[in-house]
Parts: sequence; C-alpha cells; structure tokens
Amino acid sequence: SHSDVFAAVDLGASSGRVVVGRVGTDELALTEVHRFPNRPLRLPSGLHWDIGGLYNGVLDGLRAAAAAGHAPRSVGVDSWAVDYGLLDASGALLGLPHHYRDSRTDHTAHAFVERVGAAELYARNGLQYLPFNTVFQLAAAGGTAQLRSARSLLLIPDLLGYWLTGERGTEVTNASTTGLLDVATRRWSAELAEAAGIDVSLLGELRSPGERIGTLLPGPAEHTGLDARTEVAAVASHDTASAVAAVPARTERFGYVSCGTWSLAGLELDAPVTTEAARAANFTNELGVEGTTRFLRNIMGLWLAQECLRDWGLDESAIPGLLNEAASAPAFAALIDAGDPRYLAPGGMPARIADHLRQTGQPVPGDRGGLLRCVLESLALAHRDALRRACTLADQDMEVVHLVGGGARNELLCQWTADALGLPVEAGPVEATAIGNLVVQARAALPGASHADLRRLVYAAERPRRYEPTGTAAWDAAAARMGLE
Ligand code: ADP
Ligand code: LRH
Repeated sequence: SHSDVFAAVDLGASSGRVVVGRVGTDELALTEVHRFPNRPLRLPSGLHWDIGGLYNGVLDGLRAAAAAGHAPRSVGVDSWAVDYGLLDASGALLGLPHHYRDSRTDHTAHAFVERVGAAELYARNGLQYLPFNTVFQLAAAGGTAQLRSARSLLLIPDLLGYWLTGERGTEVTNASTTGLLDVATRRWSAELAEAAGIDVSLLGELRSPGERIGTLLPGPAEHTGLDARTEVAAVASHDTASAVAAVPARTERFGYVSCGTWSLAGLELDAPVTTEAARAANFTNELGVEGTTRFLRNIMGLWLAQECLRDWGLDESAIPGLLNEAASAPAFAALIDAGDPRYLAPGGMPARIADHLRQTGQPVPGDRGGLLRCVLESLALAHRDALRRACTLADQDMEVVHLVGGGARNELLCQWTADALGLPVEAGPVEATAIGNLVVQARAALPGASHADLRRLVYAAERPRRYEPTGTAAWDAAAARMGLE
C-alpha cells in the first residue's frame, strides 16, 4: 500500500501548530513538530494579529519538519475565518490585519444590515449575523487610506500562502465566511462587494480544497531547508471546514461540535438552508469539502473559560485542577447564554459573567470552580440548543454527536454535552483541524478514496472516546429555564 508525507499548518486563535502526517490507504500517523502561541497585538489602531510572528512560527515549524528528516510532498495552511490582509499594487501588505474581536465593527455591522436588509443579506450570503464577518469589517474600513490603496484582499491562510509561494488566490471554504460569496452560485457577489464599498476585483480568484497553489519561493525554501519543489496546496483553509472534514463519523446521521476557542455546532448538509426560520435562529451556511454545506451556529466556546483563566492570572496548566473544582461545585446553580455576543470582546470575563447573572436574578458562584461549572454547563446547553435546532431546520435527525478540537480533552464538557442532548458523544481527535488539513492534501494522492473512507481512516488512527448520556431530565429542566430547545 502506498503512503505519502504532508505538512499541515494550523493556526488557531489561541495557538499555531505544524503537524507532519504520513497518510496512506490504511495509514494515518501524525507528528507535531512545532507549536507556538498566538498572541494578538493591542495597538492604538485597535486589536490586530501579529501576522509577522505567525509567519515566523510557520517557517520555524517547517524548518523543524525538515530538520527531523521529513520531506513533505506538500504543505497546507488553515486558520480562523473572516480576517484578511490588504496588499497594494506591488504586493506589499498594507498594515497589520485586524483581529475579529476588534471593536471597530460594533456599530457599523448593524448599520450595514439595516441598510441592506437582514432578509436580503441572508438570502444572498446565507450567513449567520456575526459583527466581524468580512463584509462588515470592510464597511467599517471604508474611507481609510489602506482600503483606498488596496489592490487585493487575502484571507489569513491565503496571505501566508502568498508569502510562501508568490501566488495569490482565495480558497473557497474560507471565502464562504466573508459574507461576500453568493450562497447559491458560490461565486463572489458583485452586489455584496458594492454594498461593502469595495471593487469585486479586490477579491482573489477562487480556488478549491485540494488544488495546487504553487511551489516554495527561494526565501522560504532556504529558510526552512525544505526542497524548493515542495508544493503548497489549497486545503479547506477555514479551520472549521478542516475540522469537520476530519470528523471520524461512521454514519451519515451525525452532528458535530468543533470545540476550541469557539464551539461550532451543526450538521453537514448537501445544500444550504436559507429559510426565514434558519435566519431567525441565526444559523450559518458555510462551505465544506466536496461541495458540502456546514450548517452551524457559532457559540462563544471555551473562549469564556480562556478569558476567565487569563483574568485569574492562570495558564492552561491550571485547567485539570479547576475542572476538578467545577466537578464538585453545585449543579445548575447559575446559567448564561453561551451564544451571547456580549462575550465577544476580551477582558474582565468573570466580572461580565457575574454582571449578567445578577441582572437575571441568579446567584454568582463564590469560587472559580463554581464559575467554571456555570460556563461549561451553559456551553453544554448551547450545544444542545444549536444541534436540536439544526435538526429541526434541516429536517434531519442525528444518532451521535462528534466533538472535536481541544474541547475533546474536557471530560466534563463532553459528558455534559451527551447528557444535555440525550445522545452519545464521541470525543476526538483533539487535532481534527490539522488532520482535516492533511487528508485533503492526501486526497489527490489516494485516488478512489471517498470522503467516508477518509473518515474511517481517521477513526482507525484516532479512535474517539465515547460518552453515553445520563440524567437528561435535569438538562431538559435547565434548558426550559433558559428558554432553550
Ligand atoms: P484553537 O484551535 O481555537 O486555538 P484548541 O482546539 O487548541 O483551540 O482548543 C483550546 C482549548 O482546549 C483551550 O481553551 C482549553 O479549554 C482546552 N484544553 C487545553 N488543554 C486542556 C486540558 N488539559 N484539559 C481540558 N481542556 C484543555
Ligand atoms: C474558529 C473560527 C470560526 C469563525 C471564527 C472567526 O476558529 O474559524 O469558524 O467563525 O473562527
């Protein structure tokens, strides 16, 4: 049997990693060669990504891969969605990309929707209203010198791909998160571009997961020690699309939660659902691999916990101890809406949660374990609500929920998600995104393998941990208390 080596660069909101994978007909073996923190920059101009630091992290990771003797056939880059860099006519980057948690869209996003019409916008782009969708960021950037000088817009993975290869383009799964792609035709919408105040020529030519982007430029080849013939491949460059591609499902009737900084909970469908009910329930239709639709809802996710930890001056090493405290805190003492955009911005998270609890007449947990319990129970309820509503809206049912990403390490969250839904949860892989990135690259080298075959390959290599539901009646009561499904 035949196998090949590929490298995945996966940039998450909290950390970046470079993973080398050997993928073959019956083989999937992963080695993480580099991991680095992703620390945003707070500047007078707002909250930005440290894109130079991230690019160095990518190069360091590829160098570590080469130094360990790996010779990947290709490299793929994925990251969080919606954010972009602008290039001038010479190809130079015009300023640091903004972070989607920057506050500059706070007012403009809403104004844009009022102007265009929420129903019209949804009919055109099929996207959940999130204030940071690229279309709203561009509207907020209207009139700036940067936008005036810009000749091309590249999403984060495409920007890094450009620096690695000199080739520009826009990968379509990530393009589907911008709000500028037509949900029916899957092409850029000139009308939406115009509404956002940009020329549609700013948006790159679309490319699909699996397409070749180019080979390494001499600079990155020298810097990393990789062969200059190493290809850079377009993957499902939206991290969530890669994560869903690697869900180790053995049935078609599955729901998923891609659970890291965000929880993205929903279904994989053959076609978008853009009904008025789907819009009112704030569901998004993003593109997946093989032309699938990711019908899902964004939930604040473990960001809520990350920000509590940061406020308490603790790092990830404190998580296991805090989870023990959460496990022994009283159940359902306090609940929040884990989908509420009020939690989008960084800073002061424990106080913001406490404020909300007071406003809703609930007791504020007296210790950290209690507050973490409130966050995790609220998240489990939000997972339940999103998945149940997705099934109703898409007229589908599910028999199992796959929870992938860093959240799969959180046993409480996995068990509570199962309990809340009354369905088994299969947890893992933790690195589903990197795996999805790799299998899409391997796809071309594995002729005849279907997507279901690739999912079975992931299942065999990274067998998920199964959680059976118990005590769902108590969750029914908690959901009713919160007005959730
Ligand atoms: P992203 O890709 O968005 O950066 P990840 O998928 O890497 O996020 O998930 C990060 C999350 O994983 C952390 O916020 C944390 O809640 C969770 N996590 C990390 N380590 C542990 C652990 N030891 N136990 C439980 N959860 C953990
Ligand atoms: C998760 C994610 C999510 C987007 C958000 C901006 O990392 O890509 O799918 O909505 O970041």
